Amino acid sequence: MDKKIILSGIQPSGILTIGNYLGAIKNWETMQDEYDCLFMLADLHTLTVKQDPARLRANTYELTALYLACGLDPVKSVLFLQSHVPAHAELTWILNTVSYPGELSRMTQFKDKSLKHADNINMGLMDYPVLMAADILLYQADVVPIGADQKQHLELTRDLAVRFNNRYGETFKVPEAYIGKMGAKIYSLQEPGRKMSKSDENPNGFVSMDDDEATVLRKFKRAVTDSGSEIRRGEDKPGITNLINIYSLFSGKSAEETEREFEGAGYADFKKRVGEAVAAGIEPIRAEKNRILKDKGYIDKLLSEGADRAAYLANKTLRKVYKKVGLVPRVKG
Ligand code: ATP
Ligand code: LTN
Repeated sequence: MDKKIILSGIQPSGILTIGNYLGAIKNWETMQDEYDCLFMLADLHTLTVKQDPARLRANTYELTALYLACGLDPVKSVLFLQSHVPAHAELTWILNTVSYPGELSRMTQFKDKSLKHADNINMGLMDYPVLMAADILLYQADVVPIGADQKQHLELTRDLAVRFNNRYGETFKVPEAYIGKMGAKIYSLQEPGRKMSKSDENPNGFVSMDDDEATVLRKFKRAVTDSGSEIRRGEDKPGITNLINIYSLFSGKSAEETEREFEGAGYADFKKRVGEAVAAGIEPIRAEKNRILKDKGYIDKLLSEGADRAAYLANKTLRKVYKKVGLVPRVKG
């Protein structure tokens, strides 16, 4: 039997946090043997908020190198830039004709980002989930690993697939979301009620994959904890729960094992140990990423090969879509 198809992506909009790593890339790495995987850099999506062009270019190389350093294998999986495969923009146009402004303006991310970027509420920001639907549907993906924050976009993708299939006949596979349990939401170290986010104004709230050991240790030392002194998970202990999750994911232990390990320990000691585990976990990744980054030619070549493999698959679906809606295929000669 053929393997199931997985597609996921991250926007190259800045240096990733350990939240992005634990919530996304770390899970992807382990999926590569079991599934046929496509890992995309959603560079077109980044343009929905203002980007500095030189920065965007640099971030794109950074994120590609990070994908590789985290163990995404360009032979086993297809690694590519969204903008290198024109079918993404082309299918977005077709899907726009079955999307309603009402449903798009109701998306939580659109509302949040409209508040945050009130000076730049553009059509792309509203159309963001339609482009994401195109990313997924083009590859007939079975499973889409995402963080909890992207669940609504996946539901819209499913709605659009079903709507299109109903109107034009069976064309798209209707994908399932895969939301990892513990890594699904890593919270801010300063405000454990909010998700850890790379665009947080307070850099102490997040740990970036580029932070050195001293910075990581300092950030965990300052992490907000809860009242009481026990190291256990609980709704009354959002700060400690978050730290337990982070420690467990980096050390490969279960949350129960972590609680047992730190029974009787103080908060300060625990935070130090979490910091050490995180620093030790990200250090080799950062070193490998920086090594890969030195050879842009290698990255360019790899992305070009990835784009060829992705385009081959995407164009098969796009041709089918064009035919279903009644566009006349070009006859050469
Ligand atoms: P921004 O802060 O710029 O809005 P972000 O940090 O939320 O961005 P995205 O590029 O939107 O990151 O997301 C990339 C991937 O990382 C997605 O799969 C997303 O669900 C996941 N992710 C983001 N933040 C977290 C988090 N705090 N915990 C777990 N997963 C996360
Ligand atoms: N919106 C996603 C990034 C993204 C994506 C995708 C994820 C763009 N296209 C397709 C999965 C599948 C985010 O994580 N912010």
